[in-house]
Amino acid sequence: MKLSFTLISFLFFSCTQKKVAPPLPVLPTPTDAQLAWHDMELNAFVHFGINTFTDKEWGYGDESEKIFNPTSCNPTQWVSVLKEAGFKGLILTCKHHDGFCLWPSQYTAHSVKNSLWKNGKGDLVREVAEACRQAGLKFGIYLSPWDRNHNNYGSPAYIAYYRNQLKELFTAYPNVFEMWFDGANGGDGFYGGKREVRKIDGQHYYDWPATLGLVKKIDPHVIFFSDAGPDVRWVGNEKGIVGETNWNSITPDTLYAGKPGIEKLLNEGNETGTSWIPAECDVSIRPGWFYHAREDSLVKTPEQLFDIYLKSVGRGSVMLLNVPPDRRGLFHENDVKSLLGFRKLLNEEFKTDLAFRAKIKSDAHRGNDYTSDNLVDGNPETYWATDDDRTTGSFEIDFDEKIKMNYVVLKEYIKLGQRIKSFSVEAWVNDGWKKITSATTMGHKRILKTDPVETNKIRVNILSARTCPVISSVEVY
Ligand code: FUL
Repeated sequence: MKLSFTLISFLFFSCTQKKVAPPLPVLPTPTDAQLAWHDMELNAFVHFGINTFTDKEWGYGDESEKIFNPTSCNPTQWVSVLKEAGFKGLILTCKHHDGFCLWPSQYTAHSVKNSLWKNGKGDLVREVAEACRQAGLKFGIYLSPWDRNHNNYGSPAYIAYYRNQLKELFTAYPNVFEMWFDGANGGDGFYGGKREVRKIDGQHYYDWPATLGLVKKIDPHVIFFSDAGPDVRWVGNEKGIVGETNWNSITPDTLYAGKPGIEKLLNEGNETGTSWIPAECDVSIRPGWFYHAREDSLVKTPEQLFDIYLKSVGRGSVMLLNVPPDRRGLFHENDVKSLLGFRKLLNEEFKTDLAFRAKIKSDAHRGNDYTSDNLVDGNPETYWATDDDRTTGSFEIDFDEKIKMNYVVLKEYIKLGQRIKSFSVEAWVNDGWKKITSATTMGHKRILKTDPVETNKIRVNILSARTCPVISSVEVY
């Protein structure tokens, strides 16, 4: 008797629940490689080379290879500190503007093979790639397009040289996750002894589509960073700060690396942009990109790094933090201390998600597969969505008892495109709703720091969106 009643209720329930199709993607959408890149959130940049030994930021290109001689170089130390601090990838300056190569390139004498380090037998790119592999960090390559050492810089022969080096690197050190193309081009340099100013046409000289095509043939998954993408864009400053409004899309048609006046566009993106090219926030832990002993006391504090984290990762971007090894070839003690302090702060501030599996309801949802329960289930693949004709909606979390909170963290389900244009968060205080924070875009992750609030419920209001909102999680700390 009991069994048939259960069966009848099941049949009744099944018939009354309509299966609703998921929302259609809104274009542009990220590729799988870009999605994996977004999830990395924290990556390290490592500037190391000739400049470390000349105390300069930009070498002229006439430096003797001999001076590259770290006394106790140990990439395993870099990688283990980075891992402990929660970094997921490392991008190494295999060649900076001075042209000195950290691997024994067969195309130039200006490399580690003519240095005193390991009697010219060392290969730092290999050592770093290997240390990353062993620790489970992804490895990335920076190869400066501008080369102040090379004789042929400015002519087509240099492009052949540059492409040969890319082929050499991508073949010898596989599984590169990101390739970093620097837009900087200062003009003057050694250039094989000519010591002159060479200007190039930034838009056409490197013929990027052909250069990138060649690399993609060797490694189809690599993410290309440059001012204008095509996979990841520069954020428009070197402070590690992306716009409060941060669209992952821009229209790259007329953009190229080094084009003047595009900083604001790169910083905020464009709601109607045609391509998914998210911003990456590069910043150094010290004032300079390379190590200078005089900056040992100027290492950013854990609090400063945390603030940058909120303004980069917390606005849907990736933080690329440069940590330059010193002349020993080690991360300096002050940098290590700061990195580990930064991790401690992150762990403390985001310790317990008070919204996890909390009571939640929404004013609207799209069929029963897309209810607000999906926002607090800890599963990044489930999401709350509304019907297609709605571009607003709200959901409310009831904590049962009073909680103290400082942050709300929201994640849009960006696989289906970026949609949210503005939203606000309210808390129930003194028997009424009080707005505690608001923002424009949401994207991969939006962290909103609030003044400390004591409340037993909060409400998130999606105020405008390009099309129906699709959100995968809400967290409260
Ligand atoms: C700039 C370069 O000129 C700096 O030296 C540094 O490499 C930074 C990340 O990019 O454009």
